[in-house]
Amino acid sequence: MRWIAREHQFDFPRPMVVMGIVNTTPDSFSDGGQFLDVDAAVTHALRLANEGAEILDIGGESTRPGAPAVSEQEELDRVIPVIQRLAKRPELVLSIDTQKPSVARAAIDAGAAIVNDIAANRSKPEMWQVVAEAGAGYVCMHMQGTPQTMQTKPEYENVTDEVSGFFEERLALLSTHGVSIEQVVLDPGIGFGKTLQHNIKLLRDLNKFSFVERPMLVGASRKSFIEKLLGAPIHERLPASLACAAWAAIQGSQIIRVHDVAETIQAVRMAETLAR
Ligand code: 9MG
Repeated sequence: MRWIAREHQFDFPRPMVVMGIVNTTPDSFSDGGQFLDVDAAVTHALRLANEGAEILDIGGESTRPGAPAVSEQEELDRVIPVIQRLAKRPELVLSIDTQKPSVARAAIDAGAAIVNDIAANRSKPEMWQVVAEAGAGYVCMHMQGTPQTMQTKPEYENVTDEVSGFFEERLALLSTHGVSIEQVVLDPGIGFGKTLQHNIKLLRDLNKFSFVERPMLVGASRKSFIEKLLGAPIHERLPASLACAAWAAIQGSQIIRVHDVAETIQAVRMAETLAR
């Protein structure tokens, strides 16, 4: 299975790819404004790359439940200078975490190779046109509702079946909009319009998504369902985040999106070795 993101290529099976999170948002749910200026964000990103992150996911709009939407200009002002600086290092694979086609286009022009789209349930195709034209990698994530509404009352008859159906339907739709299947990875969207039980079921069922024959990206790092299950506040969620990453590796998921890169690499490499 191959994932193509502009000039970059990932061939699976191979060791799990770790995507490091670089938040440039002042209200980010876990960084809390720590990486507000460009220098600090770039330094943080380079540290994650040194620790072994193969992809850096740069975001300028918080996706925490209930987080306010930000304007296009504000998002551009946050992410583009960071991407421009990191793009001077061609070995880095840069991903833009955005729901806005205009931001995705500007980020690609600045050097991003991947669009991480938490709003892949969109009704307008503009984002897919941007991705198709650039030959960018595309993370197609499932979300019920929007970050503003998603945790109001998430409901599913069977969350795994609904997410599977979403993946099949989106892959067909993406292809009609010129996005090649090799550009796409799929993501069940842990925490996006899901209760604790939905999140646990999706994680338990990760290997059931292998039928779509596309790489699977999982993001569970420091998420609030960990607190709901275990009572752990935000800065005490590393052990449970590592357990989720190791589990995802054992279940055959290919990419893990995390804050704590060095620790995650150690956990998933051990899990992969034991599962072999
Ligand atoms: C931006 N963002 C926050 N959580 C995420 C997740 O689980 N997956 C992806 N693709 N993006 C996420």
